Amino acid sequence: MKRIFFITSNVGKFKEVVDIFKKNLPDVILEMYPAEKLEIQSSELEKIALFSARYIREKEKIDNFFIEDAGLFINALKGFPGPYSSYVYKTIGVDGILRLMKNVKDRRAFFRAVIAFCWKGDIYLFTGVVHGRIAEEARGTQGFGFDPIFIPNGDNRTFAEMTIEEKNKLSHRGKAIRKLINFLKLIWA
Ligand code: ITT
Repeated sequence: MKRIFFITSNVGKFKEVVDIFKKNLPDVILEMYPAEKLEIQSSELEKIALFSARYIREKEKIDNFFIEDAGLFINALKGFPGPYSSYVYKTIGVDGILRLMKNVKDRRAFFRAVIAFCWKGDIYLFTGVVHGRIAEEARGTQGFGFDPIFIPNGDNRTFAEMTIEEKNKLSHRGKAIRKLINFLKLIWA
């Protein structure tokens, strides 16, 4: 039985990732490990993820884990909140973003996720992106964070109106995690 840690304090993220792991790598035990994730300030998710991964490896003395950094990038706001999504969600929240987007015609936005996977002394990065638009009002009760206001391209529902399975098929996280899983299948074959 292989064991791997997902360092996160976000239960919503963990549930989504577990769902994909269970379907694709049923023999792997995935454990939620809420260690402190010291984050540097940077405009690049890759840099933030790499720094956090190195910090955790050093501090926790573990070498079989991954972390994931994600953000919502809104075109009309020049990419805001991007890497600051977690802080912006906790402060102005979904309503604050809707207020900033009031009467804004260009509603294009994307979510991006970067996974840093630490394994036997090396760190591997996997990314995923989903393009869509910011809804006019919050809709739906599933998911977490900005899900109630994000409508992925090709759909009319927000992520919060989808099941975990439906969101995972389209989402930034789903795409990045499937890349990680393909890699795990290769190195563990
Ligand atoms: P950990 O760092 O502990 O994993 P976090 O919530 O702080 O949890 P991030 O630093 O990656 O995670 O912050 C990303 C924020 O962006 C997150 O708090 C949400 O508000 C938002 N976000 C990221 N992915 C999202 C998704 O799939 N759906 C909705 N909002 C999302």
